Amino acid sequence: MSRPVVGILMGSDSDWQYIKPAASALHEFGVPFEVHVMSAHRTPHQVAEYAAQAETRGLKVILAAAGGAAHLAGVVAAHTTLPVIGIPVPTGLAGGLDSLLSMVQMPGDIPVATVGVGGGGARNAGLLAISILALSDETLAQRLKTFRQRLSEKVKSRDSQLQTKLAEEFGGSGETVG
Ligand code: RP5
Repeated sequence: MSRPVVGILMGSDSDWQYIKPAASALHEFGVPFEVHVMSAHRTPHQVAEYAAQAETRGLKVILAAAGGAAHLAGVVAAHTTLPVIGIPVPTGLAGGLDSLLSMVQMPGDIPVATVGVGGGGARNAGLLAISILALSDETLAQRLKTFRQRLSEKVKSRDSQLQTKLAEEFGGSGETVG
């Protein structure tokens, strides 16, 4: 595998189940990445060192996932000027509202681009990293365009399947009551 350009950090290995879609998106687009467990409160020095050296090591974007008092992404962003994308991890508190607010409510000056909790959030983090990389990578930009085109085609084909089903079930014209 070539040198990673995206770094994925997780506060705990227990986060991986929610974060894997980010790695899968990068893999789908052929973007080299690395994944590490690092915690803003359990290994604070390691996080600071990783973020400070990220640019020199050739990373272009960092994804940081954490749950609860999810300060990992903010701490990473404090130590680098690379774009940092935060992935809030679901928790027992309102599905991860604590993680989301901890991450998204960064005070001014140190931005963290935060995606949604769970579901498509992690996948979107991967895709957002790809969009950032695509600004200076024509091949990647083209892959993104093809991806979006295929998405549109998929939705159109689902709609046409739905129309067929509706026609079978309800016939050509609607009936009104009364
Ligand atoms: C955070 O605390 C991690 O990101 C994880 O979401 C949460 C719980 O971690 P564990 O206690 O499962 O290691 O730092």
